[in-house]
Amino acid sequence: MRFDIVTIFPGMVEAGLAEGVVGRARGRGVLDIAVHNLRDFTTDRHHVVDDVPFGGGPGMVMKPEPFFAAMDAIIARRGQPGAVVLLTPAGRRFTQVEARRLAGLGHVVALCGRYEGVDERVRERWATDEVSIGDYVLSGGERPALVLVDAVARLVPGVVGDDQSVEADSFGRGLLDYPHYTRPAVFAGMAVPEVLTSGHHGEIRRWRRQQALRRTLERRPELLETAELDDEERRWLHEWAGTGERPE
Ligand code: 9WO
Repeated sequence: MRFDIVTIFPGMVEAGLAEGVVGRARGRGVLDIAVHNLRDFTTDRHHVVDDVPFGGGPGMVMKPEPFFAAMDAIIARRGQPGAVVLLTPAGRRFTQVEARRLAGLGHVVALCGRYEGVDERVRERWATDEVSIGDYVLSGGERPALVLVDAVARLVPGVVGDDQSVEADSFGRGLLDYPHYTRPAVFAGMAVPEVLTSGHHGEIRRWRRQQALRRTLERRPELLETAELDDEERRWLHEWAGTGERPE
């Protein structure tokens, strides 16, 4: 999987890619991620990337020319990308479904804005997708781009060591995760649920599926509308609704 990230803060982005699952996959060559300094695509002595807004108003706007030059260079050196994503609060919300779609494209370019915004012609010419990671305003698109790369990269075969853990992930089937425990079996007066230490693997699987389902029902009931449930799970939901039992 190939990513290109265009930013005026390449150090911030490189730092966010250096460690963990993504950093290791990059080291092994499973991920080919290039971080491009937007200032390298300026032609003036001072490497200026911003200018005053037409029409007036506060702050500065990112000039179009460096983004256009960066895109031309990326396409020349690394080929036509499957998507060019602009990270903006005005975009469509980024979800696991969107992550899967982008992972299937093989090559994604992320454009990171700063200041008050990016000249609209960058969006018009280059953006195939505008993506928001949530309803808040940040100082730039770099952190959202790192979020996108992390979520997409995890879906690429070989990035996460154990693909069973990708399968089992929260959102693998559109449900929240079950609770996790490790040793010691009693800590701070709190015991690990007995079923987990029982050695009954069938019961453990069943308990975890129930817990995932209960948590989803309690915390994010809207996810149940699109979750992939089997017949037994649908039956549990009906039972819990019928008895008025509250998931804890
Ligand atoms: C900011 C903005 C606010 C309201 C409606 C549309 C908007 N677009 C932008 C924008 O492109 N901002 C640039 C990147 C420049 C200013 C800082 N930027 C930014 C991106 N702040 N917050 C984000 C962001 C991106 C993705 N998901 C959440 C927030």
